[in-house]
Amino acid sequence: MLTRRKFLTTTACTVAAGRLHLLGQSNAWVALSIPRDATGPHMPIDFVGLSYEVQQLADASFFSAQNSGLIREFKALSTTGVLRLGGNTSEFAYWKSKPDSPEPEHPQVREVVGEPKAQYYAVTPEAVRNLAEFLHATRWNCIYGIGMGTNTPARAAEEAVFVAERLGDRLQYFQIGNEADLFDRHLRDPKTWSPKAYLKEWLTLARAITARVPTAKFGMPDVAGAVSWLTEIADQWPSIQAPPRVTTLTHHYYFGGPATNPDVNIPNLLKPATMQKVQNTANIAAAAASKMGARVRMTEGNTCYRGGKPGVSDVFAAALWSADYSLLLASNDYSGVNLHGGTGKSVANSVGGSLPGDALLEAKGETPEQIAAHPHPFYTPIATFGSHHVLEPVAYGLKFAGSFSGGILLKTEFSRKLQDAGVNATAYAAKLRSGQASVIILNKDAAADLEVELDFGRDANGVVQTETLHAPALGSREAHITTATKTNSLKQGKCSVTVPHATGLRVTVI
Ligand code: BDP
Repeated sequence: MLTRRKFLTTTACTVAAGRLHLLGQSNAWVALSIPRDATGPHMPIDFVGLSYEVQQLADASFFSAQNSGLIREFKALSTTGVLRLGGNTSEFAYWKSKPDSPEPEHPQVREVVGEPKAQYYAVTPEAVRNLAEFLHATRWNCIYGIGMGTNTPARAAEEAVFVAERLGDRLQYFQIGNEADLFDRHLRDPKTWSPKAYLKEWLTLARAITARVPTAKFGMPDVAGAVSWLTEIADQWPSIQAPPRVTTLTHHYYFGGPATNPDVNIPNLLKPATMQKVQNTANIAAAAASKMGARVRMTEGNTCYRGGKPGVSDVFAAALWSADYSLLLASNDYSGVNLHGGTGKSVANSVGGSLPGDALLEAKGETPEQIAAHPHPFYTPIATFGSHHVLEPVAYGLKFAGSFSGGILLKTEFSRKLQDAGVNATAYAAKLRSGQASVIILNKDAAADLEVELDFGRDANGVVQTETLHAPALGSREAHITTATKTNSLKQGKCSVTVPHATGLRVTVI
């Protein structure tokens, strides 16, 4: 029944969205005109990224030229990406320059739920040498994390010298410390810890590194959530004498967590309000970065902290989320996104030894075999099953968004138009490096299909190529990207496409 209230909403939407008609209960029709001028941000060619725990280096064969299965998946995800090493475990690593170097004395830390136990491990020259070969084989760059929580300036500098020399051009920059905004939990005195105290410590470490590696570049502060730290740092920056070279301001993002939190579910992950919050954070971060002449990178994030949630993090909904999240940040001039993952062991150690998602599955009565069939951690973009590595749904979304890498984002009101039409969908457009125009429409709606008329401009001609990001359902443990070339031609610069519910579609004029 069409109530008066519903009727008014519909009428208002029709006006707001221009040529919009509701086609029935679960369909909508929207017309989108692709702007001609490429005035938006440039999306770097290595926008796509992954984040791993530094502890992953404890197994020197993991990031190595020998790990061909992993190399294949990195390349399948992106021809040029950024591997970021960091995470909570980066505070418990120590640089062991020679096989007989003694383990240093470690400061006292507090053991708290969700943070690593004070178990230290060595990062060795062999691991860094292998990492360099891995980067060479994948053609990926690296953000290399050096510890802050329990490190010393001398050790940090010694490690940096070796890393800079071995990684060469593949080293994008150093990161010092992980989520320092949470150090008051276990690593620093909560009474005195602040952005100011952090900056002072950070400068000591960064200066020690710069003294030995004069070309060193840095990204910072890698906060967990307190983006206000970026603003404070940008405000204080002009008063710093001979500052180290900071190219990137960084923060992390997890939609929610831990796995036991009932609010971490598919509808909440995909609803427009989730991306509105992302937009609010991006506004703060981008303003701080532009003050410092830097760019922003989201260096570690995913759907659900403490290792992810089965049924949310490891299913197709996560693919639509990661595509939307990445493109929203790209439209806000972010230089990239690193989704966190790795092996179950390294991530479990990063959060205190076990994954809450496992306890959830046990409580549901899943057998050890059933539990082992899930990726560990649950949110990992590349899962490791024995010696086998596979791209998970969340990685497909990142890959789909990554197809705009190297292009210029076009400023549009597409997402607002689609949502005004009553569909939970977003859309982004880009002028690709090749000069072609491309549009990505993400229909995150669980029920409504979308008919879209795309207008590339009267004099645009060529054939239309489509790529579909799809799976049987939002909760499926799978994702696919299917390409159909030359499906139809533009007619007076226009073409119509259907984007079924829970599907992503990319349309490119070739
Ligand atoms: C972040 C940590 C990372 C963890 C992740 C998580 O930096 O080490 O693996 O959360 O909780 O806060 O899943």
